[in-house]
Amino acid sequence: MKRVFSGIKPTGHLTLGNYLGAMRRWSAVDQHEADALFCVVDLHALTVDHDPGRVRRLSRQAATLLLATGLDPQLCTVFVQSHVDEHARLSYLLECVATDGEMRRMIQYKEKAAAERARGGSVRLSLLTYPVLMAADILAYGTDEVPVGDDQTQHVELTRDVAVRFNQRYGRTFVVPRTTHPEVAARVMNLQDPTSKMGKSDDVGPGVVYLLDEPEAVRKKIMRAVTDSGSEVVHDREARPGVSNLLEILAACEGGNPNDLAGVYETYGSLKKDTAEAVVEFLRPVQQRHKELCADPAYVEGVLREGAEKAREMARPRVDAAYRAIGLLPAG
Ligand code: AQP
Repeated sequence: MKRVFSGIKPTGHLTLGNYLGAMRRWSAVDQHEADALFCVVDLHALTVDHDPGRVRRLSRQAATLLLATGLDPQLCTVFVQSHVDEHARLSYLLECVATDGEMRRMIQYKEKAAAERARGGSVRLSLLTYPVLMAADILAYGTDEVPVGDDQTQHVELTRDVAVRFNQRYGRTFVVPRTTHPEVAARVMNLQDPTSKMGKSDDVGPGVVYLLDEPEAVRKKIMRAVTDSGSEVVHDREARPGVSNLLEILAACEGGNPNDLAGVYETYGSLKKDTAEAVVEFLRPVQQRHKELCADPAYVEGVLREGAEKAREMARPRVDAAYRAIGLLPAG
């Protein structure tokens, strides 16, 4: 059975982009078809200015939402990255295989470092090196497939390069993973700036739909979405990014194809109205389940504890093998 691994960063409240681009497939497909692990990658949240209490709260919330979207601990492994030491253990080894040039070419590093500098802050070294930690997250489990949104493609490519290089230098140790993306909504765009990704740490709050937004807030954000000049409803990401984003969100929530849906609408207003209702209905069961799970924190803690135990057992042999292969003396 193939092995699948993916994760979510507790840097903000989870968004519709996270759900449509990644999490949805984890519960609908991956947990049924693969030996799958899903992780709250909390160490990644420490790469930018952070508040410790907020990271803890968001980690708990992210784990609860993963379960609320339908991840079933009987079918897959759900855990928190920092509970499994193997990730950090392997990361250092991979830092000895990846290069400084590779790290500096990462688009997310360039963008986030530039934003940090513009704010007058200093850039944490971990912002530069975290793609290697992500490679360790993936490679520790012998992962075949990494289901992610479009923005993570470059990081998975780096993971492949590092795995191939390690295997060539030190002997075959790692599986070389491949990326999978959803057919629609692999990159959900910000409703107020449809040329930028809808991100959970965006400053432009009205352009971001959060999974726990009240229905009225969802409606308001979608009805106020920036659309394009012109009035014809067409799916063309380059020329009509705003309308195309709405068509993709609608298609992802209701099923169907954005090109076909474009033919159904004559006005932006009617498209927005239907998209808003589709998103509200799409989020309703997740919000309901989240509420139930919040009332039972011991259950969520138990899932994470057992998940970490299982993950540790799965990761340790391969990480130990990597330590031996690279030339480190076994502890005995
Ligand atoms: N807008 C999006 N559309 C489609 N997929 C998306 N993903 C994120 N945003 C979108 C996918 O969700 C998974 C988890 O993402 P993450 O937690 O690693 O990163 P993030 O949500 O992009 O959060 P950041 O980096 O902390 O903040 P922002 O977004 O503000 O830069 C991934 O599979 C990702 O592709």
